[in-house]
Amino acid sequence: MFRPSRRWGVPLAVTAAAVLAASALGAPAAGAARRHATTTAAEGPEQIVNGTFDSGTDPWWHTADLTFDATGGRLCADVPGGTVNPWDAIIGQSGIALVKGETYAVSMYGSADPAKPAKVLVQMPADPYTAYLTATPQLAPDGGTYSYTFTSPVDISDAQVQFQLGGSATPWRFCVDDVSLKGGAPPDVYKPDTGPRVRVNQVAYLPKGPKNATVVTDATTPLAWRLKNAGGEVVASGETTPRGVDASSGQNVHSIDFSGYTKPGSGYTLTADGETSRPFDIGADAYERLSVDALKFYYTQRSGIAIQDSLRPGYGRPAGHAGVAPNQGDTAVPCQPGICDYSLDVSGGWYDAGDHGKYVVNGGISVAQLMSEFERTKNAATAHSPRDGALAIPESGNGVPDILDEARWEQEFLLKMQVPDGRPYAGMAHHKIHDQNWTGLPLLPHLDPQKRELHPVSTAATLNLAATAAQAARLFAPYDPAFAARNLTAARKAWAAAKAHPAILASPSDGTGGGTYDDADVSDEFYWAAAELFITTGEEEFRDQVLASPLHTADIWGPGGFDWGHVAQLGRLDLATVPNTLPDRDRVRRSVVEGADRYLATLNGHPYGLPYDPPTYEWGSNNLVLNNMIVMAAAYDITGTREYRDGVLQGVDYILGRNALNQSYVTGYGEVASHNQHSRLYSHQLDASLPNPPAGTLAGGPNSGIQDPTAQAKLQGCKPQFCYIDDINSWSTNELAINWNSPLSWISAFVAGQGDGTVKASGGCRVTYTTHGQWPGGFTTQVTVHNTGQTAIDGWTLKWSFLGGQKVSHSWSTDLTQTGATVTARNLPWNAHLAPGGSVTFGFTASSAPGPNPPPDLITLDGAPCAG
Ligand code: 9MR
Repeated sequence: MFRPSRRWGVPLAVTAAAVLAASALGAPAAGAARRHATTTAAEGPEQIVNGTFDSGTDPWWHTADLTFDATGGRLCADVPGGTVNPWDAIIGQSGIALVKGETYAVSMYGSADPAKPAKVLVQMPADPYTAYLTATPQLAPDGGTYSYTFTSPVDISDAQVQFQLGGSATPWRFCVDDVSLKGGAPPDVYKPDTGPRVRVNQVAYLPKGPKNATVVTDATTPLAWRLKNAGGEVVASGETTPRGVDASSGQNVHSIDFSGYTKPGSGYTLTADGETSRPFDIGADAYERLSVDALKFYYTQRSGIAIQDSLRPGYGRPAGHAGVAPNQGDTAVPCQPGICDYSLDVSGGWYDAGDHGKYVVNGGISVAQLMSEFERTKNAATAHSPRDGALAIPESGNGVPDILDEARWEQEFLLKMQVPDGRPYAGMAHHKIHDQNWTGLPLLPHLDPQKRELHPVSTAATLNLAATAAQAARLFAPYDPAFAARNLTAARKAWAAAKAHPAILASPSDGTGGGTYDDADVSDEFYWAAAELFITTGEEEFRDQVLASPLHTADIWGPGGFDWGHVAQLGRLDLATVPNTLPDRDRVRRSVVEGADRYLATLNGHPYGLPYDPPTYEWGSNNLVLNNMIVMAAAYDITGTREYRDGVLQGVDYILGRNALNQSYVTGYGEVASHNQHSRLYSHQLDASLPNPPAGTLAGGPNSGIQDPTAQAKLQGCKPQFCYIDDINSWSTNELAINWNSPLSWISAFVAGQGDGTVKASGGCRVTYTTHGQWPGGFTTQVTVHNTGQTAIDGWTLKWSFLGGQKVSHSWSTDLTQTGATVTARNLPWNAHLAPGGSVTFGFTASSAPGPNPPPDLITLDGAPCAG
């Protein structure tokens, strides 16, 4: 499968200028070029991958101005006319290793229709782009074979072969086949260092949580395992369970369950089949830290503001794209030519990923997941989010939870992307804003020389804005009513504009200088936006839109999980977990549990214990794994059933080291962890004066598509779990992104909320809620809490959520507080004791909004769900 080559990282003009400069300076002699030459070059090993085009076009890349295909068993390209320089249109292959002093034989078949000269180069991939071979065959329509030799003046591991095809006034067709570059040493076969064959969560297992590991072995019968503490003492032992050959890794594996051991400590190891795992902790502390770090990631991704070194030692930098030279962005950004005739101030927001682009669709899911992490603290029994101030951001201490401050940084940007009143498409959102051309690495944002452009509006972006602005409206209301109101207005406007323009789709070919984020189906964006608008406003129009969407009842829990392009799940999850009066809410809640059942079954069947098992892994697979974990976490919040919670914890094990590569995908977490993620900011691998990504940064993870040249050179034929390399150049397997850290943040907060892993017994209580009197605008209710468990309760906290905007005005026999929809009722000293079988009664009066006065939901006693 071909995907446009997006980021081979070198500005074209620079490449070409440097090549010319190198020749002018008498760069190392290019080999003699002759047609049908008989070569004396050593018959060495082949260095070109897929030179016969028998397996498609990978790993060949091309410049964005041409297209190529290999359908006829050759690689053919339509080369545009009207270009000036040879380097204006290029087809190439990267990652070629040359050995100093070795002579190489290059050969190829080539044709041009009509006849044209082409340039064949073997050269350095970056400045100064020295060419070791330069040849200019005169290609003809009937084709011919061309051979050259050259001697490499250097040792280099990442030379490129390029066919430079630009410079023709008129279009023409170029075909090439049987490309060969022979000589030198055999190409390195990349073998990742996967360390010991016993695979564990390298960070920590919760003391009272599940503890599982995987052993790679040839054995087919059970093996003995031993758990040792830091002192080397055996503290537990048992037998492995043979699991057969795992399709995602191609390995024969066994699994180990050592959940029975619960003593906290650090430096534990697990031994089986003569191999000892990397060390790990049993404890809960790491998750508190991770939940903070995963969120701190966003501050250093901020655009339009200087990053203070005092807040992030080692990561301080000037503001990027703040309306100053060299790019003058993003305070007055014009559209691409012909798209609009105005400029917008779209400064702020987060850089999407390793690039400097800002995309509304991806910003949408990211900010939504941060807001949902916060919203969960209102509704879930094991709610948790980093404490206020923990993120060390400029806004810390302003009285607003840090997580909302960080979310607002992006939400403000999304609002700026909305087309102002009086302009064509008013109310719609521009799909994205980014550089006119791809830039290379490293590149700090304030040094980006590229022009910035607004791209066309899209229905998907508009609905992302509607959904996030509706959610922001309800969450910011207690802190900043004006900002909340601004969001609600924007959300309504965006919704109306999307209804008026329901099918303006982002172009899949608008991928020069930034990602496309194209999406041919926006029915899920409509559903998500309607759901958020309904939860916030309770209005009939949005309720009807939710109920009418086929996605409301569709099975949306597919094996691939959900992401920026599949957002019905965001709507469904919020309808299930955030208080609302949807008539079929019980069914919605059950459907989330059904989805979780499916992911749990996948996980239980998987010897590496992850809730994701498609035959090939998608781009950013780690975010898909984490999003499937969110579905299980929501099911735990809904049911209080331990298995779902334990499923989430097992998924975390995969992300943090229990995987085929035996590494953690989170920087700074685990003995061996990703730290060279593709990023223009944190390019330590390329420039030692720059930092690695900050602790808590998730790598995209294994991607069977291996679309970048580095992955293609090293990972051809990889089994899914092996389609990953911690190299900064591997943008298709090892990027960082705002929508990948958002589920990491959500899940790490969930895990931090589990404390030491003890599950509060559910079913130990029952609540009767009896409304004795009701009058216009108010009612009075008595609540009785029954202890149906076997043990006495001394001191109790009952929580519930109102569904209809009710507000308690007065209470008795309890210490009662209300925040938003959430009510917390605590015992008084005299009614703290609840004997088994006993009960306690308290009461309150409350005001009710117009409309129904539904009974409360999400009732918990001391953090455990309680039957109503
Ligand atoms: O996350 C995106 C993934 O789902 C797509 O398959 C891929 C190719 O279109 O693009 C990914 O998003 C990238 C975006 O286009 C540009 N910024 C970096 C993003 C992460 O790689």
